[in-house]
Amino acid sequence: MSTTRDKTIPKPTHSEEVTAETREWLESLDYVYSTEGPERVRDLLMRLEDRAHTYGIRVSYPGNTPYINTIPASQQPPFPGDRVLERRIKSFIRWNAMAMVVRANREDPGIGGHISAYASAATLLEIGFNHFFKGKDHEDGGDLIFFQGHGSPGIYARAFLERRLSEDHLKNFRQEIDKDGLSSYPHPWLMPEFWEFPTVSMGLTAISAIYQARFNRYLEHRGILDTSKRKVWVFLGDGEMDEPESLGAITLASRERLDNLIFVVNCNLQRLDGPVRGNGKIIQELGAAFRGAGWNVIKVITGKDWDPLWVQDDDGALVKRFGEVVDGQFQKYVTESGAYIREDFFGKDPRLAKMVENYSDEQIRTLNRGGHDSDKVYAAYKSAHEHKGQPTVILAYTVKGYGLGESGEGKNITHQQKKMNEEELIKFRNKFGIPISDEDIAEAPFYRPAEDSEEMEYLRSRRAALGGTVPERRVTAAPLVTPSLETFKELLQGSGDREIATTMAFVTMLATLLKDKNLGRNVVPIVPDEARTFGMEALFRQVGIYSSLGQQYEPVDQDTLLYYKEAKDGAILEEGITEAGSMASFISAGTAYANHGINMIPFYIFYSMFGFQRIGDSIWLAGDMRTKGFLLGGTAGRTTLAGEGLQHQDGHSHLLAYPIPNLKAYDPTYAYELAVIIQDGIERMYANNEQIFYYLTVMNETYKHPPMPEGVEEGILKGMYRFSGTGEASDKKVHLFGSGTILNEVIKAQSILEDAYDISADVYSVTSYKSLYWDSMECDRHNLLHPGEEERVPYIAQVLDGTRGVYVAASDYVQALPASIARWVPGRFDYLGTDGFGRSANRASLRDFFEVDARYIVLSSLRSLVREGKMKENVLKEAVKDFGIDAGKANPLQD
Ligand SMILES: Cc1ncc(C[n+]2csc(CCOP(=O)(O)OP(=O)(O)O)c2C)c(N)n1
Ligand SMILES: [Mg+2]
Repeated sequence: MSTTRDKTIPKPTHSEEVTAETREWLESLDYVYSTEGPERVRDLLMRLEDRAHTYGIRVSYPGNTPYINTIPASQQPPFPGDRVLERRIKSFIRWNAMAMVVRANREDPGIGGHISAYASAATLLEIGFNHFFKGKDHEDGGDLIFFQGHGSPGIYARAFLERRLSEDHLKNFRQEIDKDGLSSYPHPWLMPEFWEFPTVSMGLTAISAIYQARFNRYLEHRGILDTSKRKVWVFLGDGEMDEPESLGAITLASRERLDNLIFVVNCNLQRLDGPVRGNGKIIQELGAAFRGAGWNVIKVITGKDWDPLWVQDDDGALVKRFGEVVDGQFQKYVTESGAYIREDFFGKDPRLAKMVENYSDEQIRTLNRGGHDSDKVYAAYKSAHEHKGQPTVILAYTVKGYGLGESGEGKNITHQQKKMNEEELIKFRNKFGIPISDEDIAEAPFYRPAEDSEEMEYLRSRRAALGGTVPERRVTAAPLVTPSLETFKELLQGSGDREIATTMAFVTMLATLLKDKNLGRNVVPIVPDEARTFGMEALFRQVGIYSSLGQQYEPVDQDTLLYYKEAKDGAILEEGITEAGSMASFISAGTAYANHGINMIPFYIFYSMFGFQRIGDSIWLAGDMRTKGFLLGGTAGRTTLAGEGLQHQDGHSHLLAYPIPNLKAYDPTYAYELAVIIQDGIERMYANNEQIFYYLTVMNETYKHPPMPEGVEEGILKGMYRFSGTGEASDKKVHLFGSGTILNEVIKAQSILEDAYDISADVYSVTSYKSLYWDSMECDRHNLLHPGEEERVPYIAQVLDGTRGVYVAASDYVQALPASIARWVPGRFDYLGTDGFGRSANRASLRDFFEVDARYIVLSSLRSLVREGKMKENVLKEAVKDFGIDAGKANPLQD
């Protein structure tokens, strides 16, 4: 049978021996392919597989494709750019990226920076910059591009060519304090007009980008914004793919058919210490995982130098050899001579040895990898760009430290290389043709072609055609018309005789906001499968659960009022059980004001225990990214959530909220406090564009909520106000601080002190230890630096001004919270908290166990008065007895 098989498509084989019968089958397949095309081949293979199944033969799912380019040379589109100019531009960028790291470290040894990651990714990025990445002024809207964090020198070096950054900026890479330097990695906090996405915490990039791409769809499906032509590009390292978050959300992307999403994994086979998979093949491993998850996988393995060899690979010997050599050995080839590769790679099979018999050793040594070949990379990007119905991952094979020659290319130390001596600089210059003289080279000067040079004209014209330079962070969102506090009067009036929980108050508020005519459409409720836990199911029906597919089934509860309604324009992001994914959605929504030019208001409610301690790094990232919105830790507190026990009872999320500078944290007790905080937060973030975000805890314990007392708004927002008591000063006075549900215990303690001991006590509601702490630090700092000027008085000192006596705090959180403000409390200060592991019990038992109920608050108050000499010591023993406190009880700090 004669065939006209495309010779550039290698033919895979599974064994060395090809029998006559096998050859006949294969030739038939060749014939079908050449006469009827790939679809027919696919169809036949599937039929054969089905038939084999009827004999009970299980054809193992290969899970992967061979270790060759997905796009054969014959299917490569013509390259539309000017290869020569693009190479020159890329070379200048390579040089400057290297020089900025080398120079920064000469000036300040140990300042760090990375050369080899960008060196391996330069072609992958430059093809994007010259042909794909859309800037903010493009008619389709800008692409959202996540750049590999430690490749930042290359991004700065390009911005230098583009005249967005000056020579001084480059000189001051990683020197941001005394000089106008550049941040080490992408940090919108530090460079708010440049960087959009913080990416250097490995693992967070992939998951963030997936949810970003999905959020683009959400905006489109809800009719809020047309995002249909904006791609999300994501540059990742192969080592980074080991982070669970990197692969943890990939099925969401395929399930949602996110063809607006393109991952480019730079497979240089190395991470920081050494090979990613010395004894395996990372590209194959990732290829199988993504393919199994339903992604379009494009492998870019070999460059054009290999094309003539593939044409000769009639019986698949080369495919086979590529498949069997492990990554550690491929890395070795980078550092070896052509003679070694000839023997070790080609020499294992006479057919391969023959293929390269006329090649010089140098030709063999420099056979290029796909990720360094513009044509191959362009082909992959174009195919990914046009692909419909699936997200795409491009697995690009590169060399780590490409171009660094013997000083670093492919070496295990290359990740941390920061120095280049004169000889190495000369080699680098020569390889890439940088016009710097021998005289100057030792200085590693930056090089920028003249404004009117061919290179610059080309570079500018490409960026102009693509809608401007990238990356760029641009805040254009119009402020929202925010509701007044009056809008929430239901919450301000108190609950009367009704006992309600703060979660219920929050849901009432959210429902009101969702109906608001000015900003209802901008509200994005996010839940990780906990809506019912927080009593939010009424919202399912009110605003719908977002699904790109609408609802293609009859929900089981269809005939009920609150049925599970999924809709294409649904507002709720019901993410399923993924706090990390939900947080990524929160960030996408909370940064829409910058990335989409529209203010969206995310409310992400989650079990407080699975917030900060589980996804704390994402919350940190949110802060860096200037995310706006509300995080709500539900059923919070270590004694408020009764039966759930140790793994659920959160007594420390507020402590974990402390370090994030632009996060406001509140632990309110009453509905009116919640209303005041949220209303003000909306105004600050969405009317005044303050780039802050909020953490509020809400609880499921029900109690009566009083109406809002006069004039407490400022105190609620600043962290404390006097809730009850006369405010009269006396030496025997007790000042009780309470937060969250424990405020109720404090109020009980106040009565006991008055009724049983005739001690007057004032009760303060402390809504935010963090706010008090932060404000006090600010004042102290100011006073330290401005001696002789009028001192700033911390808010807590203002509130407690003129008070005397003792001070006792109790909350459902660890003692470190009240301890944090102790410096500014004007007298003896004691605190009670819930340090220790939780356990299952009812609330009363838990509060006894953690020693935070009214009795302990009274006992602690009495002890303070005794210590201050205001009471006799025997009162304490009696109180312990009267209260029935067992001193031998379990110790929450130990047990
Ligand atoms: C969560 C996290 N852990 C560790 C690091 C430190 N780190 C920075 S780059 C790097 C190696 C990256 O290897 P790879 O992803 O393969 O990127 P390459 O430099 O090879 O392109 C490591 C361990 C980090 N930035 N984030
Ligand atoms: Mg790597």
